[in-house]
Amino acid sequence: MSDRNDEYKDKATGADDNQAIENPGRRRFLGATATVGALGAAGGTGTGLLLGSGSTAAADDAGDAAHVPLGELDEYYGFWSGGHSGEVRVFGVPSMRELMRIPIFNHCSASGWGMTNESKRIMGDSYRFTNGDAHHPHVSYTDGSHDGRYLFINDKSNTRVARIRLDVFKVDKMVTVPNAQAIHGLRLQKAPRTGYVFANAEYIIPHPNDGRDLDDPDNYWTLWNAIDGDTMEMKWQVLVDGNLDNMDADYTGKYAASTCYNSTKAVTLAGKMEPERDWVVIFNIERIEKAVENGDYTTIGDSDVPVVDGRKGSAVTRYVPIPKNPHGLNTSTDGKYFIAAGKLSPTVSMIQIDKLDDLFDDKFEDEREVIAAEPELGLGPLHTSYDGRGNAYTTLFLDSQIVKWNMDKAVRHYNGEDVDYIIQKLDVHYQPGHNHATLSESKDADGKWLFSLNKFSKDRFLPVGPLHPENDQMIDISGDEMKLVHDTPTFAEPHDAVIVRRDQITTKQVWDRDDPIFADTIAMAEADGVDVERDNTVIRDGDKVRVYMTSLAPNFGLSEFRVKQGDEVTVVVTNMDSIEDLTHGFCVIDHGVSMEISPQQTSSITFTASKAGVYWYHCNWFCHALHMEMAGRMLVEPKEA
Ligand code: K7E
Ligand code: CUA
Repeated sequence: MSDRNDEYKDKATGADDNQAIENPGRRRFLGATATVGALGAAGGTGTGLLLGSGSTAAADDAGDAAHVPLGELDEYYGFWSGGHSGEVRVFGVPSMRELMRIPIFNHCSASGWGMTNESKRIMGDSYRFTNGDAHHPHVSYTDGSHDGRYLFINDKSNTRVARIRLDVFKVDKMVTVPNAQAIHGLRLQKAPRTGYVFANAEYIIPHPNDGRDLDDPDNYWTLWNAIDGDTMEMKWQVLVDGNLDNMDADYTGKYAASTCYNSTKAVTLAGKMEPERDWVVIFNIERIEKAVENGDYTTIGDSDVPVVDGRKGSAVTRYVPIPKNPHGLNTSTDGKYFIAAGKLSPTVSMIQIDKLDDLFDDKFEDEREVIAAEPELGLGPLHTSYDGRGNAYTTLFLDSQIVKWNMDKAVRHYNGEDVDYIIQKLDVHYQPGHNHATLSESKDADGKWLFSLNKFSKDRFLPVGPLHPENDQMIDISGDEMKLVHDTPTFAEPHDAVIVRRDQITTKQVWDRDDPIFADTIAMAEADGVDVERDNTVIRDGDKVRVYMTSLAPNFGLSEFRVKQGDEVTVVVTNMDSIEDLTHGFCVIDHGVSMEISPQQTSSITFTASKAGVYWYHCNWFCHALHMEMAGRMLVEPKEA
């Protein structure tokens, strides 16, 4: 394609041999299959290997830096999305110790998420779904820095957005986005604060989607959505052309941008790959707010959320053509650029944010005048991260590499200067999607550690059958050269991560008794005349029975309770232990009932006592030397004949 890539090929003499030793056939195999369709666009660009390629041997001293001695704490919290496992995992960085799993869109056998009444209230109707697909976790901001209040995340599979409270590491709100299908890209307003949670709906559908226009894709559209991060209520939606993929917001609060593929609204794979250019859609947030304020919107079906028309030609959006089926979009941490990865083009497109005022004022002949540079990086660029020192790191899915490049030099090269913007290419194992550096979604990017979230691990770990773990590789980026230091196998399927300093998060070690997550349960008890901190009692209300008990290691407040066959039983347990780490559980044998009750927490769960007999309940979080003995009997009287 270009001289540049021929140059790489020359420098990479012998690279194929190296790969063959380390990775017999794998790169070639994936290259051959995954490039179907892409090679046409890439025009046979070389793999572009440079110095440092596959430099695992140089990793030793960096490996020491990653070692966190026993009993010492990590410097960062890393929040890893769990993909179609539906959860979030919390890692200590750099040790990569897994600290916690937060169930979100999935159900959790250990904590009772999806089974307890508290979690069902938060999930709403959607608790019936036991699956989710969590891609993009993001920590709330004040003035472009993470403020540690919340983590927000999308659910692609059931069109939801959830909020996790970072004082307790539990979900406290969830919203299903109306008129939309598949929330994919999700980012937050960075300034002045979060503020808006922006969420891309990916798939185009008829509006309303009630059976009309089934065979008329010309009438399918998708929506860009804004949710109020404080209340988690829908604020407004913007109708757009094409499929929205990934997005990001700027550091001023004025603009957001989304990659948009399928600009021809095709419904087949071949059709979606046809256009040589798709778009980055730029959203003018002020103008959208104005339109809503002025009543310049419609609503769809029985939803009352304002829908502003942002299709091509509207005042609230601009469509900047870029090559080709673009995917990731990441704002550079200096606030200068939206950088969109070409996926089927070997380029990334740098959109200069300080030109967007002029773009919206129609000062340019051609929307592409906002492109500051379009550096060619290698095959299959997907996502970009930053070190805060002017360098960007882009994953190359097809090349199985991370490319480190300099943004300023890329711009100078685009403007005709003879300067090399590529700094290093590093082999990763294998096929990276997102990458993510410490603090790299905030203006505080510190350029210490970079993670490459690789979709394939192939031969890096003990074999565990046909389903392989993914491989999240840690790279030291503190020096001039990237050094691979650690492999972390992960289960399905971290797409993205966000890494913040530990001092940016403050947690509670014991619940506050007046926590809103269980306030409705306390209100129910009060209506029953029950003080959950003191009373151990059974309230009958027709064929509904409410059982209130305390727990104090190693005792439940009730060692038995009596119900009738067929009763709907609600058990409310309040953990009166107030010592850190003294969690109890409540599990009824053979009833599918299990939940966590952490110190000073109230939890409740509802089930049907469908069979007569004796059923033991017990504590299933290890709490005491007499934990095994912490049990009681549910006595179910047979139905009268
Ligand atoms: Cu690239 Cu859903 Cu962020 Cu996956 S998306 S990789
Ligand atoms: Cu209480 Cu185990």
